[in-house]
Amino acid sequence: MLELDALSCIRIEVLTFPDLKKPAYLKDVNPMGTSPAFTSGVDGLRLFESGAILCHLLEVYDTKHEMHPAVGSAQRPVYLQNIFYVLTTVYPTVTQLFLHLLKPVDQQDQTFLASARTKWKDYIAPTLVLELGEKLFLLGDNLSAADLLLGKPLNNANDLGLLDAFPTLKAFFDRVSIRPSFEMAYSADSKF
Ligand SMILES: N[C@@H](CCC(=O)N[C@@H](CS)C(=O)NCC(=O)O)C(=O)O
Repeated sequence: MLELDALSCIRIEVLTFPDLKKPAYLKDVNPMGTSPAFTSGVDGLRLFESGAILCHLLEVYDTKHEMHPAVGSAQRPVYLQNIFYVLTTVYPTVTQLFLHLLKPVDQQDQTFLASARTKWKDYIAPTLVLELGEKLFLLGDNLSAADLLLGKPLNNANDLGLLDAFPTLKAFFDRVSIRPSFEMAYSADSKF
């Protein structure tokens, strides 16, 4: 929303993990007890999947298609692949690895760790490198919502040193992570 200069159209609430399990949140906002969640004060719409929230906000606020290609445009199919790939493959793999490594060493499952690392190193990272090619961003020289979406798992990957062997991804991550919107969403001292 910051990238679209439409931040004033929404209200962002920061919740703690315990907040996500409170009965009122489960009942009125998100029965899954997770974040993010979206509610509309206008028509009562509620959404609890991040991908659906992202697509909905883009459809409503990115009417000039600055951050997502229009239906029927040549870039649209690849854009769709990018956002589904990040949400269903890149993000789960990297985040599960990241969270697993937060456990004490004696509780870590080495088989799981080896498998997740192999999936990253042999498949996910090379695929992302291929997708990026010589481009600055996934769709070309202009930032899209897919890049910001990919920035989240790459942030975890970067913390784990998983970008070191992939300079293309590191350079891409550096381009995305200096955006004020990324800072706002993920920096440690961000109020969001
Ligand atoms: N598929 C959901 C996953 C949401 C999710 O698991 N969010 C995490 C934070 S990134 C969460 O709320 N974890 C707390 C919990 O599961 O208790 C989405 O993409 O929105």
